[in-house]
Amino acid sequence: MSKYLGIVGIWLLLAGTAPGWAYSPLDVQVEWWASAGTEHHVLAIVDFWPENGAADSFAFGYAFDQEQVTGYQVLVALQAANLGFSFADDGGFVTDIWYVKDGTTYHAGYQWPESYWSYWVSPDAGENWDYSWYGAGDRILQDGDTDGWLAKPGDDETSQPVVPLRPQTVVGDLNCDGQVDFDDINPFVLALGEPAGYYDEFPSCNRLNADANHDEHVDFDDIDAFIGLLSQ
Ligand SMILES: [Ca+2]
Ligand SMILES: [Ca+2]
Repeated sequence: MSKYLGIVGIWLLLAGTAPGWAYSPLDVQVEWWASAGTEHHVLAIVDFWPENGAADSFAFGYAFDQEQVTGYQVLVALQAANLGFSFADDGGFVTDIWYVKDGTTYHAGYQWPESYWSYWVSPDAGENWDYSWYGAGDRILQDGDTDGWLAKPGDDETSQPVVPLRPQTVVGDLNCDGQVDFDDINPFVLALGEPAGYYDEFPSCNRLNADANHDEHVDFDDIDAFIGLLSQ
């Protein structure tokens, strides 16, 4: 297959879909889960400072049975799991978050204007963030929602939480047979267009193997690089 035909083929397969780029929660490297149930799952991503990428950004999961929880309840549940996460608040306003992992203590506290914990919400595991207009006690999460906590200076208007993603295994291998070949084309298209559908069909595979240009997003920009892998 020529590179040109490959690109045309993938575009034809994608035609008619209008993907809104999104992470699946299964794309995220979760530290651990706090479990109070099994029905619903939400994520909290805690980024101690955006400038160093995912090096000090951690994702935590919370599983529960009731219809909804508040962002504050998520923090309380994570702390109660006693697995290294803790926080402090002043009347519901989060002032400090700590995470102890492998002997290293990560911490940021309220120290205006040098540092404060900004609060974010995402419908798609952090591919897209919105600044929360609610405090954590009023923010409602339902199954699949994600909260973000990012420590940053008061005058920083652009930084958003960095999502820690699962590491790629074999780039371009979307059916996880260890090879990159034509059998990966349909799964690649599914990975681009339907993250949840991809994991339904390939539950043990890694969708981020579709990030062929290594920019931590799976989107149209990966098509050329993916075809390049097929051509090798
Ligand atoms: Ca393959
Ligand atoms: Ca990419």
